[in-house]
This record gives sequence, structure tokens and C-alpha cells, in this order.
Amino acid sequence: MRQSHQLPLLGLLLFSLIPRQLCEIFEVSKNNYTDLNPLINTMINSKYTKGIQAANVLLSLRLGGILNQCQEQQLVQQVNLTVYYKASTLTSGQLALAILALGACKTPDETSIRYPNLVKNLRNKFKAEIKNMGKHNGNPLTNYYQLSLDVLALCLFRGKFSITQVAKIFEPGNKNFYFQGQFSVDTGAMAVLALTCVKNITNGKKKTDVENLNNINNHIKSLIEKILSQKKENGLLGNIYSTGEAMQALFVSSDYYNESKWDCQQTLDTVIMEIHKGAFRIPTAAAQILPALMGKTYLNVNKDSPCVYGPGDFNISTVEPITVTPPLSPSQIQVNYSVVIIEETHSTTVSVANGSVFLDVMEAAQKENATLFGFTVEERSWGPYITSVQGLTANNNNRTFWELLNNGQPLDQGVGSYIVHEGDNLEVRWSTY
Ligand code: B12
Ligand SMILES: *[C@@H]1O[C@H](CO)[C@@H](O)[C@H](O)[C@H]1NC(C)=O
Ligand SMILES: *[C@@H]1O[C@H](CO)[C@@H](O)[C@H](O)[C@H]1NC(C)=O
Ligand SMILES: *[C@@H]1O[C@H](CO)[C@@H](O)[C@H](O)[C@H]1NC(C)=O
Ligand SMILES: *[C@@H]1O[C@H](CO)[C@@H](O)[C@H](O)[C@H]1NC(C)=O
Ligand SMILES: *[C@@H]1O[C@H](CO)[C@@H](O)[C@H](O)[C@H]1NC(C)=O
Ligand SMILES: *[C@@H]1O[C@H](CO)[C@@H](O)[C@H](O)[C@H]1NC(C)=O
Ligand SMILES: *[C@@H]1O[C@H](CO)[C@@H](O)[C@H](O)[C@H]1NC(C)=O
Ligand SMILES: *[C@@H]1O[C@H](CO)[C@@H](O)[C@H](O)[C@H]1NC(C)=O
Ligand SMILES: *[C@@H]1O[C@H](CO)[C@@H](O)[C@H](O)[C@H]1NC(C)=O
Repeated sequence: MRQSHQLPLLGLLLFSLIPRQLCEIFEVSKNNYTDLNPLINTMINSKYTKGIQAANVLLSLRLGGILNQCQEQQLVQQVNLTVYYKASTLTSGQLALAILALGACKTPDETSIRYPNLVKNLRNKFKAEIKNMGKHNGNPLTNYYQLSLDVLALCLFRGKFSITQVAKIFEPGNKNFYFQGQFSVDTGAMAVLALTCVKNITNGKKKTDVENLNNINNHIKSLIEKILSQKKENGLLGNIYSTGEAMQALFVSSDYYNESKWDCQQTLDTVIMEIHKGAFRIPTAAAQILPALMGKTYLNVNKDSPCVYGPGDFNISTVEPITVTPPLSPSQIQVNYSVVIIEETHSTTVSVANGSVFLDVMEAAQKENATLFGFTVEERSWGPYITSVQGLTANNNNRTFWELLNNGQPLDQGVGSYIVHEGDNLEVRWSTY
């Protein structure tokens, strides 16, 4: 494989600015940058980078200082289209992500751009989330990962919000930090980033401020403990897809845990290994892991760092494209597939090409009997998301969703990514989270 590109100079400098106790990240050597190529390729070569996925990618590549002007313009255009023409259909967190991406770096002449209209719109969407919690048993329109993105964007871009309310909502015992009783590391990490920003803009003069600061400090400490308690043998925090954001949370919270509690290098080594195994083939997955690998966090977003351009820019066209999924082989495999709704189970055995994904199995079953195996699917930033099966639709107001399992174990990938194997017992189950 020929690798003839390099990261921009600023990228090199940034490596050396990472606080020492965190991670020795990469040695400044070309060898190490090539480890990141699969991520960058996935993000830049994706033909499907539009909408919110483009916001994820833009934010990530800007934080990394990896884009050239042309690539950046294309991505900004995609995000522009989404925020200016589809604003009303965006969820709160989608808009927040777009604001973070658009504001993630500034050329010297636009340091004052703060997207006041978008921020005002976000404020209204955030209010609607809170209102929904009041009406529907504490359940927001979306989820706490998105409420955290909202607070982060409002905080960084000078939107109005109540610090007292934030301190109250993000109480770590809140059920919205958990899915099926399990602490959600992604959600906790995003909340730590948001709370860290809020903490920093709160000056402790008034009595309520002192109380809020005290609460927020306690929340951060407790969330960090919960994140570290999800550390696996191999150093991952939660699973491979939550690790990047958990690393960001740990980077900004070094005052809240003992250094001996986290071996950053081990986490990093495992992530690099997983990059080479192809774990980050989805652009959003690549986008979420990259900043941490470059020692950056979402709090670095409006630090007035200019976008990095120049002759040393990463030359995308010299990079070999990666295959997105292994090729289908002509041989067929047999898998079991069941739809489970409470006590009622409908099963079938389907035959699909070796190398097929879960979605192919669902489509084969649907062809066989659309009454029993009919379903609807929507494209989201992580790929196809199952919204209904047998006409039964998932609903955030009562925390219902269609859960994916194999051999009784929940999958950590979606229907568009999980490659099925001979003898799999696949299941879509009507569940609550
Ligand atoms: C909240 C959440 C959920 C909620 C979504 C409903 C709600 N109340 O919002 C619930 C609990 C239902 C859920 C379900 C699942 N999730 Co989920 N979820 C998240 C979380 C924490 C935040 C998503 C979000 O709001 N992003 C921000 C907004 C701005 O982006 P968005 O694209 O508009 O968000 C929507 C989609 O992401 C979608 N969504 C949520 N999860 C998943 C998973 C997949 C595969 C897809 C395609 C879409 C999708 O719901 C979001 C709200 O509408 C992410 C964490 C992360 N790191 O991103 C995990 C995450 C995306 N989920 C994940 C997984 C694996 C699942 C499940 C497949 C689990 C399972 N075994 O069933 C199912 C989806 C099954 C299906 N029906 O297709 C993984 C995806 C990894 C991967 N490589 O694909 C993540 C990264 C968590 C992790 N660390 O493993 N999830
Ligand atoms: C970085 O590169 C050096 C030598 O080029 C290598 O020894 C080291 O293991 C690499 N680090 C990582 C995290 O891959
Ligand atoms: C995106 O929108 C902003 C604000 O309307 C505009 O100034 C900018 O030129 C647009 N950028 C692109 C690449 O379309
Ligand atoms: C805290 O806020 C100040 C300005 O109020 C800013 O200069 C500083 O970078 C912020 N620190 C963090 C960690 O965000
Ligand atoms: C950190 O952990 C080490 C080893 O477990 C211990 O010796 C040290 O006292 C701890 N420091 C703090 C500040 O808790
Ligand atoms: C980038 O790659 C293209 C095609 O391989 C080449 O023509 C161009 O000169 C390269 N640019 C830089 C800056 O290396
Ligand atoms: C499916 O393909 C994989 C490699 O792509 C191979 O190892 C496996 O034996 C194949 N299974 C069948 C049943 O053909
Ligand atoms: C689908 O399954 C249902 C229930 O078993 C059955 O009544 C129906 O005839 C089947 N439809 C087809 C097209 O096989
Ligand atoms: C959830 O809400 C939907 C729509 O309001 C309703 O059809 C469904 O029966 C509810 N499910 C549960 C488990 O309460
Ligand atoms: C498919 O499921 C049925 C019923 O659950 C089970 O008896 C059978 O062994 C399964 N087949 C395979 C290949 O696992």
C-alpha cells in the first residue's frame, strides 16, 4: 500500500499539546498517521455523506484539521442544505450537531459568526424536549445523548438556557442515562462534555450559582465513575463505538479520577487494532472515534482555531479506497429469523448469500410472508434503522423499540452492518429501553 500523504503541520503540533498524564497518543511519526487512514477514507470517500452524517464528518475532520478547502466546502454545503431547508424536520440533537460542525473552526475574518438564528431555533427545540418530559413520564422527544448535544451547543455558542435546570436534568440517577438497565457510556460521555462546558461558564458569585456548580461537579464525578466502571479487560469503555466519546470525557475530566484508574495507552492500542479489523466502516462511527485519537474533544470547537489548509494537506486522491463490505460469495447460508412480540413468536429459516447482512435476511423473510415479516426501515446517520415490524411502530414516549438479537444476545451493530453467519438465530424483538 502506498501512503504518500501527511497530516497538516498544525495536526503535528497539536499532538504535543495533549496533557501529559492523559495519553502519549501517537509518536509523531508517519507510521502512526497511517493507522488513521481507514477512518479518514471512510469519511471522505463515502458517497452517502449528506444530512446529519455530513455534520458528523465535518465536525470530526475539522477538529482533526484534515480537510482541504474543496472538501470542506462540499461538506459545509451539505450541512447548509440540511439546516436551512430542513430545519423544521431536524431533531434537537441533529441541529446541535450541525451548529457544532459549522462553528467548529473559523477563518480569521469570521471569528464572530455565532449562527444566532440556528442557536435560537435550537433553544426552542431544547425547550420542546423538556416539555415532552413533563408530559410523557420524564421521556424526552429524543434521548439524553441529544439533550447533551443541545446543552453543549447552546453553551459553546452563547445560547440561553437555565443552568439550574441543566443541573437538575442531568442528575446521574435519571433513567434516561440507562437503556434496559445498562448505563449508556455514549450518553454519559456526551453529558460530561456538556456539563464541563456549563461548569466553565458559571461564575460562582451568586448563591444559586454556588449550588449549581456543586451539583454539576458531583454529576461529572459520578458520571466519570460510571464510565470507568464500564471499562473492559481490553481497555474499551462500554463498547468499541462508545470508546471515542468516553475518551473525550476522560480527557476533559482528569481532575475527577485517579490516573491509575485508566490506562489510556491500552485503550488506544485496542482501538487501533479495531480500526484495522474494519470496525469503523460507517462514516458516523469513524467520525465519532477520530477526534479522541488526535487528542481533541468537542470542547475544542469554537476555540478560534482556524481551519487548516495548505500544501501539506492530506491528499485524498492518492489514498486507496477501502471495500465497504466483504463481497457476497456465491455460496448460500441458512439462518433462523424470528419476530418476537411479547409472548408471540414467528420464526422462519431463510437462505441468503454468504456475506449477507441482517437486513437481507429480513427482506427475504418479508418476501416469503409480508404479514408476518413485513417491516419499515429509515436511513439514519448510523445506517438503516428498523422503525416498525408487523405494523407495530417504536415510540420514544413509552421507550419502545425494535431490538436486534442473535442467539438471545443484543447486537452492537444495526441491520445494515451486522454480517450474518451460518446457523445464526436472529431475532427482532419488541422491547422497552
Ligand atoms: C439513543 C440511542 C438509541 C435509542 C434510539 C431511540 C431514542 N430514544 O432516541 C434506542 C435505545 C432505541 C437505540 C436502539 C438501538 N441502538 Co442505539 N444508540 C443511541 C445513542 C445513545 C444516541 C443516538 C443519537 O441520538 N444520536 C444523535 C443524533 C443527532 O443522531 P441521529 O442519527 O439522528 O440519531 C438517531 C439514530 O442514531 C437512531 N439510532 C439509535 N441507535 C441506532 C442504531 C443503529 C444501528 C441505527 C442505524 C440507528 C440508531 O436513533 C437516533 C434518534 O432518532 C447512540 C450512541 C452514539 N454513539 O451515537 C447509540 C447507538 C447508535 N446505538 C447502537 C445500537 C447497536 C443500537 C441497536 C442496534 C441495539 C440493538 N441490539 O437492538 C438498536 C437499533 C435497532 C433498530 N431498531 O434498528 C450503536 C450503533 C453501533 C453501530 N456500529 O451500528 C450505538 C453507537 C451505541 C453503541 N455504542 O453501541 N439506540
Ligand atoms: C507509533 O509508531 C512507533 C514507531 O513508528 C511505534 O513503535 C508505536 O507503537 C506506534 N504507536 C501506536 C499507538 O501505534
Ligand atoms: C453556508 O451558509 C452560510 C450562511 O448562509 C454562507 O455564508 C456560506 O457561504 C454557505 N457555504 C456553502 C459552502 O454553501
Ligand atoms: C473556559 O472559559 C474561558 C472563557 O470564559 C475559555 O477561555 C476557556 O478556554 C474555557 N475552558 C474550557 C476548558 O473550555
Ligand atoms: C491513586 O491510586 C494510587 C494507586 O492505587 C494510590 O496510591 C494513590 O493514593 C491514589 N491517589 C489519589 C489522589 O487518590
Ligand atoms: C494529489 O493527488 C493527485 C492525483 O494523484 C496529484 O495530481 C496531485 O498533485 C496531488 N496533490 C498533492 C498536493 O500532493
Ligand atoms: C462463508 O464465507 C466465509 C469467508 O468469506 C467462509 O469462511 C465460510 O466458510 C463460508 N461459509 C459457507 C457456509 O460457505
Ligand atoms: C402468512 O402467514 C399467515 C399466518 O401464518 C398466514 O395466514 C398467511 O396465509 C401467510 N401468507 C402467505 C402469503 O404465505
Ligand atoms: C406505546 O405508545 C404507542 C403509541 O402511543 C401505543 O400504540 C403502544 O401500545 C404503546 N406501547 C406500550 C408498550 O405501552
Ligand atoms: C432454528 O430455530 C428452531 C426453533 O427455535 C430450532 O429448533 C433450530 O435448531 C434452529 N436452527 C438453527 C440452524 O439454529
